[in-house]
Amino acid sequence: MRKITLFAFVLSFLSAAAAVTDKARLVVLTDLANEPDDEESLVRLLAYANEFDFEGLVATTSCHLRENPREDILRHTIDAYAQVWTNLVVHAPDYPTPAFLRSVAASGQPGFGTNSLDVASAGSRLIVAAMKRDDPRPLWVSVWGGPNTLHRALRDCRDELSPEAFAAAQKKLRVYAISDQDDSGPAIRREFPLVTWIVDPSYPYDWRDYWWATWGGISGDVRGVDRAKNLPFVDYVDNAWLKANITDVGPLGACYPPHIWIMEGDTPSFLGLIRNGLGWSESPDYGGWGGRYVWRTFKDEPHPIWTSPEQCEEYYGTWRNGNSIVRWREDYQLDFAARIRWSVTPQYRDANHNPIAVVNGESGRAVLHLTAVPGATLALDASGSSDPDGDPLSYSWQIYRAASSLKGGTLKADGAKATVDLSDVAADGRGDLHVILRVRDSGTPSLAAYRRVIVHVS
Ligand SMILES: [Ca+2]
Ligand SMILES: [Ca+2]
Repeated sequence: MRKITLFAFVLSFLSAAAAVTDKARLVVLTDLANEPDDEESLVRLLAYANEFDFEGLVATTSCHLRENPREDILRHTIDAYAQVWTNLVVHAPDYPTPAFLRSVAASGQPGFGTNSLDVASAGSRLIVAAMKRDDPRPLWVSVWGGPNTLHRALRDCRDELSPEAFAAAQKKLRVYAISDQDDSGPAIRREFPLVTWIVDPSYPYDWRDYWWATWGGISGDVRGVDRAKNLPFVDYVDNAWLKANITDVGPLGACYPPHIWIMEGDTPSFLGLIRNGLGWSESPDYGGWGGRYVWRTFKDEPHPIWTSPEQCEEYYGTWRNGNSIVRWREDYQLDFAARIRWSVTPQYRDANHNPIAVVNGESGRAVLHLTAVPGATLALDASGSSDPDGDPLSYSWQIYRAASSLKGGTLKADGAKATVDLSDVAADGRGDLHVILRVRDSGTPSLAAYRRVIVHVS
């Protein structure tokens, strides 16, 4: 009964009519120019623009930029995207046109937090329009600064919609905030409890709460005490690697400045929505490039939210919430490097493209849900995987224990094939086992694709 309840909740998180393989509808709220890292995140976002249906790209304020949102930087970066768009569409045909991106670029509330809710802004009107749109998919709001523009939009929707329509519109919202960077996030969670949040709450005026937040895993170990531990691939988030692989590669890359603090602290708020086969958007407790979160009531929050688990994840002898992102770093950085190369490569054959992971004949990027009983053995076969460039492929399989609720279960892998053995699961054992296939090509840079298989044991 418990499993059925959880499974039903997963479906309702995604919304019944949406699939993990759909593009995400996305609003981005960015306090560009408070420090260079939002500009970095914006370059990555546009390099993946074909992954999203943008409903708004909105320059905002935050506790780090209390007034004057920098829409000019947003537009400058879209201009650079316009210079490379004809190359990008060679590699993936559905990159949105520069004209479309300009049509959804705007400024949000002009001042700080809840002090700046008096007048609607161009940004808040974009969010209102998106909330009113007849679209069954969730509406993701990726918050890189303060969310007061969303706060204003929610108040306008409350005034303009029937109570039933407003409730439905709130339930479609998925807000992923990079901590609380003004006072409006905590205020929205109290005023509009139907909105779903992914956030590690913080005192909204103090960056010292940031250290434990999951988003820090994007690159936080490049600094401080963790630097000495030399986690794998830490060099991939250093300015030297980023200059060679991103900044020096064409007009869009040139918009990517060196960081002062860490690389792209805000990027986890959209990174999990890239359709790489990990299926993160199906439920944040699966873990993936966006990090792993659990549904719980945190401290004095008024209701449950998706937030970091009480138990950190282990990675190479370190225990931090951010490890649920660090573990994917080699792949998300090489993937970004490949995307930036697309932007300067007019011929398809001259760039690398991701392999296609196929498990048991099931292609596509959806999560594979299997059911089994204790004692069973399941055969998994990825030999149908392929690569659009004809690259030879290598395979690795792992059980993602931190995301799994099942006690027991072992995995034996042999190249493209693997066997899940449930003989060590107790006869009354119940739960889910997350098995991750990673297919990697031999192109330059080497690119990965995943499939997640969830074995539901009952
Ligand atoms: Ca920011
Ligand atoms: Ca390839």
